[in-house]
Amino acid sequence: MATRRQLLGYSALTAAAAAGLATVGPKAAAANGATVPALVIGTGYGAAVSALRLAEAGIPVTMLEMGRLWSEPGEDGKVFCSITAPDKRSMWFRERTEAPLASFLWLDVVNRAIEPYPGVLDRVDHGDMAVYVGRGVGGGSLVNGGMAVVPRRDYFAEVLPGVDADAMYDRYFPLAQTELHATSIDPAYYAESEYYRFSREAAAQAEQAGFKTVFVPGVYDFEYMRREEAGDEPASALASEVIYGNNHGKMSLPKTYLAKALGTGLVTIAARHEVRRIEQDADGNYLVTVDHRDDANELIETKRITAERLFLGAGSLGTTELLLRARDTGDLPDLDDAIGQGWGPNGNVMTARANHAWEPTGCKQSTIPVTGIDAWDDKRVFAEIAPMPAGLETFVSLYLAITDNPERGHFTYDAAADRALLHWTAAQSATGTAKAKSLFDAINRVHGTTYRRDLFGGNRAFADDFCYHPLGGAVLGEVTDEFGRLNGYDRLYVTDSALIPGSIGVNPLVTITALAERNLEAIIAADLS
Ligand code: FAE
Repeated sequence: MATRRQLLGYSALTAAAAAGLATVGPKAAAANGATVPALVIGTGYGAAVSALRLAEAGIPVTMLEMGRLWSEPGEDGKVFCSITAPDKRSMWFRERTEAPLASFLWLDVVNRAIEPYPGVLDRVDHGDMAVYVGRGVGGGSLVNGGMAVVPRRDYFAEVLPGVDADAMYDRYFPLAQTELHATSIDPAYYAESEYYRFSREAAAQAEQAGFKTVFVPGVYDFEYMRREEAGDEPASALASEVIYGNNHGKMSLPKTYLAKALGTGLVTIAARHEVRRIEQDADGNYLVTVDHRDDANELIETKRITAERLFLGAGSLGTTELLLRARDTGDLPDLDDAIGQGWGPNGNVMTARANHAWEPTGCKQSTIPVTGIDAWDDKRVFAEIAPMPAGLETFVSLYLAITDNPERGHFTYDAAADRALLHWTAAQSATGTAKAKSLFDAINRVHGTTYRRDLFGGNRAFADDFCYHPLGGAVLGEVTDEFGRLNGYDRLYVTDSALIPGSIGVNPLVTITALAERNLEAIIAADLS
């Protein structure tokens, strides 16, 4: 149930976007030369939790986001475009879309020429690994599948041994799921909907091969989805919308945490504001240099904003880059030597199987995954059963496997390019791919099926050169204390996926949110009361 404050906040956001504004909330808090009590970089999960909890504690917050404020409809009346008809809104300053599934029947029919624009999905290329990230107010919540999965407790305790697991499982995971509006699909609807045939088929085949399948909660409003299917509401998940944004049904951050945060009246969000540099002044405050650009990427103004407390929530890549740059250019020289270490793609490997002609997966497919194959005990793989909403029968079963890949990459700062470079090799991906292969070979053996090699380019059965789940770079308890306070500096915090060392065994959004809830509670109690 949305609260009054949440409704107020969401209407402030949509009204600002409709008026073509880049800033929502008190404008002075994002003005050049402003001094603010708390500055949050980014508007994804970690950032949104930070803003809400700080504002609830009475602390005014300024949020800076490099992407757009997405609620102003385009010429077609829609805010976002679909996967099947991408336009300039799809990707971040590209001349052509770069969808994860690059081809079909080896044909280059998926990607389209587009006009460069601050579109909602970015692909950041680093040699053997490309990382997809959301850009815009709401970060990854705008483009993701919304699978809201709590990790296995034993694996969570192994990955983050310094975090009290009892507190996480008793309090912060349930809190995160409530605030994110995570719910489960009604099994009766799932069992009968034409749009989940792909999922039922893949789950049945996994079970016939002896593997366990599970329903996973999601942040899509499944009651809305039912009404979409009945034709009573505009279609979104059922109209091929997801990685380039959902126009309806998804409870993304602008409808949850960010709406609530804005509803306090203490939060300002400035979109198209990219933080470039972080320094410290003589009083120990943080001086942040920010480029405000328009949608043609022309610089409107370079601002300097001083923050008494600075929270980094720019995502694993963004936060790590800002910290590395600050350390290696000498702006914040006392940051920990281990900044940039402990990065991983959450073992992501995408693969697809070719079903027999008598096992169709359906022309109609919901874009929201709701099931997974839980083969963690024997294969160290949790595989999301993913849709392939192509609008025609493909006989494809598609999976995003999350594997237990212990390999870790690291970032270095490239001064000439002024960017962080990821060091990750194809051989490091291969460790996770072997685990995914072991699971899907077993399923193929039982069914006499094979892999699809026409989808990922280069005749490959496994796409392990991109990820959706970047994790690490500023690892909790290594470059920060156990709550995200950075070593070497006071009043400087990391709040996002950079804290998690490379792997969490399931889709990570709930863990990022719950960890931020835990950390902010401790920080507000100890540092701000
Ligand atoms: P994130 O959400 O990435 O937000 C960071 C924000 O900071 C972005 O809006 C950036 O534009 C902004 N930013 C970066 N640098 C700067 C700067 N210098 N100045 C100003 N702003 C900046 O961070 N996870 C799940 O659990 N379930 C799923 O079903 C799922 N599906 C996914 C599907 C896709 C296609 C993708 C790309 C991701 C998916 N994920 C999923 C991953 C999930 O969205 C991701 O882990 C979180 O969004 C990361 O949250 P953070 O708070 O770390």
